[in-house]
Amino acid sequence: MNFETILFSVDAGIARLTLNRPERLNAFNERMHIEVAEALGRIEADAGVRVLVLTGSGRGFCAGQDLSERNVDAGPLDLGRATAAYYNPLICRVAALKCPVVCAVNGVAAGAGVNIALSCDLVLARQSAKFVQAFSTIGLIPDAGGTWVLPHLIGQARALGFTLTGGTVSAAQAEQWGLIWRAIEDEAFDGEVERLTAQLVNAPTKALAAAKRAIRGAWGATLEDQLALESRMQRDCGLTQDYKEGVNAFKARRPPRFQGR
Ligand code: T3D
Repeated sequence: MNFETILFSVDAGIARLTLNRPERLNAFNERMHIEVAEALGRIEADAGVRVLVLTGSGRGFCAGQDLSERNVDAGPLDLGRATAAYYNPLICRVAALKCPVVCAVNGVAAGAGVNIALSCDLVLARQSAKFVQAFSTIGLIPDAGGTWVLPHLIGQARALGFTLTGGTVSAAQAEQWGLIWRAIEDEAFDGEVERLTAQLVNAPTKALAAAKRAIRGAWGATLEDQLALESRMQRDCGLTQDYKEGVNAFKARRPPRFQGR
């Protein structure tokens, strides 16, 4: 498939997916959904991918659904079908990837663009970026997992305030609330994304994948369930080459050379 709406590459264990419709602040049209799904399929099928970096081109990260695709005067639209067909699988697939996913929020994120960012494991944002819960301003509810992730991350009061007012949150505020991992000075942003990516591509990928699965699953689990899950996962991690390497490197007082195996 020739990509028209995204840039996608895999090199030395690093997958890079850039939403690339800058003239529309990288809003999702149907073509972009199809291309992102294709890229995710390639990542899922490639055990050599050890980190995914998702970002946007131009001055925005993603403005959610491309509203120019929605001809609201032509008759009733079934948006439930659209979310079920595209946004829901996108969110589930990003969350389930067996490698860490870094979201580099390079500029404004709005509507589903916010919630796509929040489906990633580590969200870094430029200090000048902002997060806009645009749904209520056009008569919709947060989709793409927004009603689930927001109260979990920032609590009910902030989730409701952010959503019902269609509010805007700065990157600094988002970090302070725990909505994202870090807000970074604009000048340092690209370097910091690369530093984190380099760290993650050299990390023990299987342990990171297990950790993200355990932490993401914890919200619906009891302590007892979680302890049992940790035991099962730790047994698996203890059988990896990377665990052996980590312990040997510690004993030899040298940096570990993890292979993701
Ligand atoms: O339909 C379904 O499938 C249901 C699922 C819905 C999921 C959703 O995401 S619903 C929410 C959709 N998104 C929005 O409502 C956000 C709309 N955009 C904005 O509110 C603002 O553009 C921003 C706050 C994101 C940025 O504002 P600003 O002032 O920095 O930029 P701008 O001038 O508004 O936008 C720049 C251009 O991008 C502009 O085009 P132009 O005039 O230069 O030709 C604007 O029309 C275009 N653009 C921005 N967002 C969208 C968009 N075009 C289409 N769809 C957009 N969502």
